[in-house]
Amino acid sequence: LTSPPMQRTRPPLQSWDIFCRVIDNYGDAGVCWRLARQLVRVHGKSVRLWIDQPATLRALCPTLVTDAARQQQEGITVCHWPAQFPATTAADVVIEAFACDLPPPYLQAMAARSTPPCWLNLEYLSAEPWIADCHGLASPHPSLPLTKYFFFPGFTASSGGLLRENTAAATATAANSTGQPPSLNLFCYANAPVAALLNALGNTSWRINVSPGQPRQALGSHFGGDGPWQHGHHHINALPFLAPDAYDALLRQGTVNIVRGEDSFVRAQLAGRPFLWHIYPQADNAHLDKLTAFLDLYTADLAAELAHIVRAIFLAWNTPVTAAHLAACWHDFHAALPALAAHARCWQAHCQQLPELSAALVDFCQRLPSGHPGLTA
Ligand code: TRH
Repeated sequence: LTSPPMQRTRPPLQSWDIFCRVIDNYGDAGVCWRLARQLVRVHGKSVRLWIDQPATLRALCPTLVTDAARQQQEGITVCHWPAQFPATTAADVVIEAFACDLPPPYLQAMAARSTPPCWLNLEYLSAEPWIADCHGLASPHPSLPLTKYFFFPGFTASSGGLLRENTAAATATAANSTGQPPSLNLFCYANAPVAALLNALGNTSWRINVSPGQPRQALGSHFGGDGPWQHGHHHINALPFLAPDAYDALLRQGTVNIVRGEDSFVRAQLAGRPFLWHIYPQADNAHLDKLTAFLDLYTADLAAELAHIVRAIFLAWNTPVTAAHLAACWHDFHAALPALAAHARCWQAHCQQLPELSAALVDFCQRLPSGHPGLTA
């Protein structure tokens, strides 16, 4: 792996192909869909989004037809990525999302171009320090005249930054909810200690909004039925799956947002509200290193006592602990909410200063030399 020589040599790279393989849930589709929208809306690019499971994307784009080979949605050409990949020409820029392995016929189409495409592997978001050394590195293909670059989203200026939509809605200040009960938006995996959290909420009346799928099932297995439920003072409402902009708006209104995975985790930070992250569990607890790396950054500017409170509740939410321990962590977190709401706004401002991922991708590609860098470097 090498760092590429960077120069501004290319004419604008207009056509983009994004490849998305749905591993599970919504994160893969969510990231690719938002990136595609941003490339079209903000950068005026011509984008094809190749996705192997259009049904998953339909949750994010309700007008999508799931059995169409190709269709237009919000200015994006959404293409089904079938097992037998069709003959096509390769785009100027190829985004391989999360190392999803491009189809061999498409690799051949890339190699057949007179100028090889900019080929980027869009990596998973991580706050771990090592990504700074790997962001932008080149990896020549073993047999074809193609070079792939690794592109890491992240929380520092030396990373690829975060996907930030700059629409009026995304930057609007949330309406004042004074007089309303505090709201808790719940989007988590099935193994979250939901029952323990509900019992920890105490005497404050919370309005709890539960997303469908695993969060709703966690509630259903506790209370039975599909909701709504009443638990002590708390009203628990079962939400439908919201379109992305509506979900972002919900997060901006939340007193506390519980989010998961990768993309809702980013949306919660951009919403500028206190949040808890249910991280995607990995083998050998590798996710706990990612969680700790994020907490190191997120709490760096907090007073020691507040930093301790945040670490304690994030860890309690993500590791097997007793209900009593979770309740104690929640109690401290709840008491610190005014200070943590101010911190969430500071962190939101930090996120707004980071590179915007789609702009960083466009810039990176434009600055690559136009030949095959493995040969010209
Ligand atoms: O759904 P997730 O768990 O997705 C992913 C995948 O599991 C992936 O394989 C894994 O690698 C990754 O997590 C870490 O969580 P995530 O990333 O938060 O994606 C959810 C998407 O769905 C996000 O774009 C927000 C969106 N969303 C809505 O648009 N409306 C909704 O109502 C909800 C609840 C979510």
